Order: sequence, then C-alpha cells, then structure tokens
Amino acid sequence: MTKMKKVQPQLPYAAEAGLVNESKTVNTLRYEDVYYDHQPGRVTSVEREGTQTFVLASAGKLGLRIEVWSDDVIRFFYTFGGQVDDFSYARDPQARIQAASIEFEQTDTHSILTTANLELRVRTVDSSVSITARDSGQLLHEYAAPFYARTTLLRGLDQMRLQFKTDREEGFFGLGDKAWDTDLNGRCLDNWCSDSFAYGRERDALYRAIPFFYGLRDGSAYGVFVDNSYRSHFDFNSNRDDLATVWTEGGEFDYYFINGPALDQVAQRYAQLTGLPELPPLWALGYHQCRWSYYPESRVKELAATFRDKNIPCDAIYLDIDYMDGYRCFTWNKDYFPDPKQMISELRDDGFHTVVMIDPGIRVDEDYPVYTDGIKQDAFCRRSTGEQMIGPVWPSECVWPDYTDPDVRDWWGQLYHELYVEQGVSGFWNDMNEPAMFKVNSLTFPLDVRHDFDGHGGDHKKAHNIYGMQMTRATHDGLKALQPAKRPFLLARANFSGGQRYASLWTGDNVASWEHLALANSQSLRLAISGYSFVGSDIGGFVDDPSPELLTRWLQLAVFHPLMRVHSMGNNTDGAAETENEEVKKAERENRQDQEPWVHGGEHTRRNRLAIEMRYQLLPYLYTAFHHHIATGTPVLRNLFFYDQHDPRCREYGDQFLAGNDLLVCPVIKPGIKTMNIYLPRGEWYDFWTGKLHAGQQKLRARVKADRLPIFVRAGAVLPTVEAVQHTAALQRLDTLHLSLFLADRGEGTLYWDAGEGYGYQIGQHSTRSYRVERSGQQITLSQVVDGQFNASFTQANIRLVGLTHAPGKVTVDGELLPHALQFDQRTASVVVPFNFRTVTIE
Ligand code: MIG
Repeated sequence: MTKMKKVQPQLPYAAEAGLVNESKTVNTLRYEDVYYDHQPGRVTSVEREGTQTFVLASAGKLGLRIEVWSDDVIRFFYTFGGQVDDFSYARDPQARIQAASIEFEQTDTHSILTTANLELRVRTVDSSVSITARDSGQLLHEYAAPFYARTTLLRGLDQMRLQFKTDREEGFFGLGDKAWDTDLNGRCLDNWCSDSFAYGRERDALYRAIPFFYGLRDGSAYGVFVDNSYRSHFDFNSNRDDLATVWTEGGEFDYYFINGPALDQVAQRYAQLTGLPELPPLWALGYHQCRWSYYPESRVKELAATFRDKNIPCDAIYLDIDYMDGYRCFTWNKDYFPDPKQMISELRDDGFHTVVMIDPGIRVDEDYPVYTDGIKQDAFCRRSTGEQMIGPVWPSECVWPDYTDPDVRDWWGQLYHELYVEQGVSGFWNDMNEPAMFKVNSLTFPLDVRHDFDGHGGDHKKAHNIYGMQMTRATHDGLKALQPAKRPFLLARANFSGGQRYASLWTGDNVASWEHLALANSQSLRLAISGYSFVGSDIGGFVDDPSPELLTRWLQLAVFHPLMRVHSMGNNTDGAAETENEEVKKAERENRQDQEPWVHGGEHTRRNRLAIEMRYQLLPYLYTAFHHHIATGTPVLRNLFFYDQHDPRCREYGDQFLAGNDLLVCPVIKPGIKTMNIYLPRGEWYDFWTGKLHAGQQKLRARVKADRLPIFVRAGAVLPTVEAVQHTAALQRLDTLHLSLFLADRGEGTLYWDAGEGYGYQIGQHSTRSYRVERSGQQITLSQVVDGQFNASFTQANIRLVGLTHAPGKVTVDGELLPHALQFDQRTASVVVPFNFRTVTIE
C-alpha cells in the first residue's frame, strides 16, 4: 500500500559528530561534548494521587506521572530531574479529566491499571508500558525500549524519546502539515514551523507543527498527541525495523494516548483535549478572492464590479501587504487607499467583506507609533544578551512582539481597533508567523531569543513552534474583545495543536501544478483530521500560472474545502516584491498575471462560475457540517477510510474524501482525462448529477466531464441546499430551502441554520432541523423535528425525491392532502411544502 522511497532517517540515538557517550570517556581527554543516557529503570513504588493519577517512582532520574483522563484517554507525563511544569498552550482550558472506572493492581512483575476500555501495564523491571483494548484484546501501544532521555554537558536536556513497536501494515495518519502520501508508515518527519515558499512534495518541515497522529492496527484506531512545543521528530518505521520513534529536543514529554477504536472517536477525543473553533461568520464560508496584491482602490473596485457584472458569487476580497504604508502593520498607503473606510463600506454595500493582512514583523521606525509604543511596553522579543531581536523581513528592519507574554497579547489585540472597529475591515490574515525571517538559511530567529512563555520562561527552541499560535491567539482574542458581538475571522499560516481554537489555515505558498492540486487536497484532508477543519489552499496555485483546466479543477475541488480562496503571487518576483520603487511597482501592475475566475474567458469562465455557484448552493449543507464539527469534533473533511476503516480499499483511494456526512467527492487531479477509477465504500451511493444508484464496495469507472467532478451522495441522505446567490447576505433573504431526499429504506439529515453572524446561536437563536425519512412499499414519509428559536427567512421547502421507482400521485402535509402538487421527471419528483411541516407523506 505504502510506496517506499529511500529516506535518510535522522537517528535520535546516533551520536552526532563530536558527541561522545559518557561511558566511553576518559577523564584526561577532552571532547566536543559528552552525552549521558537516562532511563527510568526499575519501578520502586506507585503512588495514587486522588483517584485518577498515578505517580511512579523509579530508580532513574526520569519521572513518570500517569493520569487517566477518561476510560479512553491516558496521559503520560515524563519529566527529567524532578522538574514538573504542567503548563500547556495546546490543551483547551475547558478540557477536564472525566470520571473513569479504574482498577489498579500490582503483581510481581507489573503494575496494571484498567479502565472500562483499556488495560495498561507498566513492567516493573524497566518501567516500559503497554496498552491493550479490553474488548478486542488488541495490543495498541507497546514500548520497544524503555523511555529514554539524553542530556549533554553543554546543552543539558536535548532529547526525550519514546519508542514503540509497529509493523509494515500499521497505518499512520495525521501530523497536520505534511506534503506526503496519506499513510506515513515508512517516513521520518519533523515538526518545526517553517516558511516554505514554493515547497514541493515531501518537503519537510512545513508551516505548522501538529504533533498528533493516528495509528490504525488491524482495524483498531488509536491516537497519540505529544504536547511538547520543542522541535519534534516522528519516525514511523523508516528503517523497516518495525519500530516507531518519537523524540523531542527538550521539555517534558507529555503525551496522551487516545483510544478509538473508531478513527472518528480518536478525532473527537483529540478535539475534546485541544479544543474546537467557534462557528465562523457565514460569509467566511463563501468564496474569497485574493492576490498579492490588489491595489490601488480603483483596482479593488474594478475587481468587485467584475464579479457582479459576470454574476460570479463572491463574499470576500483580500488586501495583501501592499495596502500598508511601507509594510508598517496597521497603517494604510494613502496614495493607494485615500479613504479606506469609505471604500470598505461601499464594498460592503455590494456584499463584499474586506480582509487585510497583518504580519508579526514590526518596522523599526521612530515615527511609527506601533514601534514606539511597543518599545515603551517592552513588547518585543529580546536575545539572551537582553538586546532587542532585530532582523530583516518585509520592512527592512523589524522587531517582533513576544506573543507568549499575556500583556503583549493584550496590547497586540487592541492594535486592531482602527481597522476593525473604525474602518470596517471584516477579517484578518496573519502571515509570516513561523516567525519567518529573510536572508538567513534557518528562516527564523536565532534559538537564544527569550520568551516569556506565560511566565514559565524559555528560549526560542521552546517557543518557536507555538509563536505563530500565540500570535493567532492574541489576534483572535483581541478581535473578540473589540467587537464581542461579531464572530472573528482570522486566517493564519503557522500554528500548533490547539490553534484551531483561534484561526483557520491555508496551506501556504504552493505551485500552479497538477501535483500541487493533489497535494492541496491531501494536505487539507490531513489538516482536517489533525484538528483543523477550517482549511484550504491557494486555489490555482500561488507560484506560477494555472492552465484553464487546472484552475477549473482546483475550484471544483475547493467547493468542498471549508476555506475557498483563490490566491496567487501574481507578478511579484522575489526581488521586485521587496521594492518600494514606484516604477517597478507600476510595471508589475501592468503585467498582471491575473487569476480571477474569468481570467481564461468563455467556456472556462462558465465552468468556474458553475463551481462557485455550487459552493453557494451547498452552503446550508456545509454550514451544517461545520456546526456538526464544532458540536462533536468530527472533522468536516475525512479520508474515505474514516468512513470504513476495515475496508483496505478505502485506503487505496487516497484522493477521495467525505465532505460532511453524506457527500463523497472524487477530485480530478489529472489533465485531459475522460474517465477515472473511483471506489464506492459500503452502503449505496447515488450519483449526485444523474441520480443513478450504485451499490457500494465496488470500483467504478466513472465518466469525467469538464464542468464537474464525480460526486456521490450516501443513500438515505437528506441534503439541504439553496439556489446560488451572489453573496451570503442574499442567502439570508431566500424563501426556499431545497431538501433532496436520496432515497433508501431509512434516511436522515440535518439543517443547522442561524443568523450567520454573532453569538445568538449559543443561546438558542438557531434553527436546527432533524429530518427522518422512511420508505415502506410505495409510501415515503419525511418528518421534521425543530429545535431552536431562530426565525429563518425560509418559508417553504422544495422537496426533491431522488431514486424513485414509480411516479407518485399523492402528497399529504401534516395530515392534509396537497392537490396537484407533484412535479415528476424521470427518476425525480418534487413538491413544495411549507418550511415548518411536521410530516410529509408521498405515495
Ligand atoms: O514573503 O504577503 O504565504 O500568501 O501573498 C512572502 C505576501 C509573504 C507569504 C504568504 C503569501 C503572501 C505573501 N507572503
């Protein structure tokens, strides 16, 4: 299944050049550095603290505390040298230990802890751990070596390592931001947030660090989340020695073992631990248009007008760095944008939200209040010497806020006041927050830079991977404080586990190629199952220009990605972009290299419009899926094998995925094809376009059309849709909801709907409709149960029956006959009924 390439593993335990093991040293000689091995050794006692915590005392310097977070989640907290600092940025502050039924027993050889679902054994002789699922007896987690730590004379603690047994069959998924095949078995990966311009397949590490993965062994799934912010490495059997090794370059090794057995359950439990986003404003699920950069104002207006002229729906326009005055964040270039407030409000009247970029690099400039005020507040990062950390990024010389300091976060949050409150900007885009620095190979800060780490202190080794996350936190919390009644929209680049609470993500600086189209999909899926459902890619590719066909296929795919945004670097080149030379900028503007949906004209524009319209038609369904995500932790996008983890063929068709509960999407990732192989998993599936029913668990040779992707709907689904509108504000005024019943003997579906903005939904101002369908003989009954008090604009439901085998003749709504109401066309009948029906019977 996994195609192997030779990968050079980075062995954590191999002595690096000049690093000598302590046991080999001689007192009279000198070495570059000397390292010491540490293991917990023999368990000397186990002390139970309260009911769910077990503290193991052992012979060595490594301490282990085991906390039972629930019957399915067990936390292992390894500390070195007795230091315990139980602090986490990743964990949701709401996450709590849940009561579990625990039994504890000590035998001659083991300490044995059982919960309702797991049996955990710690071997007395070397403290190594194994975990078995109690009902299936499946061994899920088994140390291959005792836990290990390395210290060196010069660096102190520089490695914490967990090694467990695996084999070639085990599936490894997740880990957030990896441009690799779905299954990571055979790979060694690195977590270190990195600016990755024009990255390619198998480049590592990318922008985000998400130290969480799924294992799938013989159909049973589990997850491991390593809550450690240092650089971390995950080696999944890259040596083919049936070992998996996870190591961090410092800190406490704080990990959670998460039981399944279903992959969905692992996703849900990980979400309980690290949190979920709030509902985004509805407009943020519309179509977004971006480029580096739209300016001046006349160009932005021309862009907006073209969308409306061409009847292509759009909800958001982005302003990239050139809107700023000399790349000073929170300022405007007044030559390009003389009256931003006026422009933004005109765009708004036309249904467009304005999103602007804010970077973390703050220009060193005595005439720039953000800089001078930040200096006064001591807001910027310092080096170990105490000097300011100054380095090059967009504005030639910059300082960077230390977002790990709570006071700095508060200060940063209120900087958005003018843009957000006074000028009407709807959302923000935080770029370069790895943090990225120009001109050095390391792409980022020197590692001695100090951070507050919320009072816990630390250097950049410890804070690098959470720096971007804390920036998004500061921005998100600031926006909420500034306008408490608005749902913030924030798009960010770097982030860490748990950052899904603050921001959505895009996959960064990709390339306009077919390979990148496939990558955009696999990265979005991987991020979704790693806690980030609100994801998308730069549609069409950031670098280079897409062919007409590539842009169309990408748009068709992104209909299903929660963030649907076209972005491109346009005609910027590395050198020219850095210039403030007006001549160069003017030349750039004239050679536009556009990537708007109409750029290729004619038939291509029509196809692109169809794709974007489809997005708007599906918004009730996608919004419902998003709501389901925030309510349960189930990802909006899921690989096919989440649907059936026991069917190995689901893993073979890695590009296909489920969007929400009911739609199976088959991306077209190759040019010029007329047919493609797809796989339908168990159950029955309707062709979305033709209504033809197919049995599941079979391969299909599907015909591929230029203006659509092969899409299938789960038999039994009730799909809520609307007519396409030009923007989401218009959607809130529609009177007809379409409900398509994809018939099976039993069916069900949900519509979640609300004001699309604000927090009324948290106090009952939503309209949640649960639909049930029953078919018996020729009679079909659809019933509806309504929860919530939101008054939707919908007054009627247009019910469409897909998969009829006969022409029905009679419709009854809440016991009353509806005469001459049915339209029948081949396999499909439709009837319009009041939105608030309780029961509709069709026979
Ligand atoms: O150094 O703001 O990934 O989306 O257009 C490049 C300019 C900085 C990188 C982002 C990209 C954005 C670009 N930025």
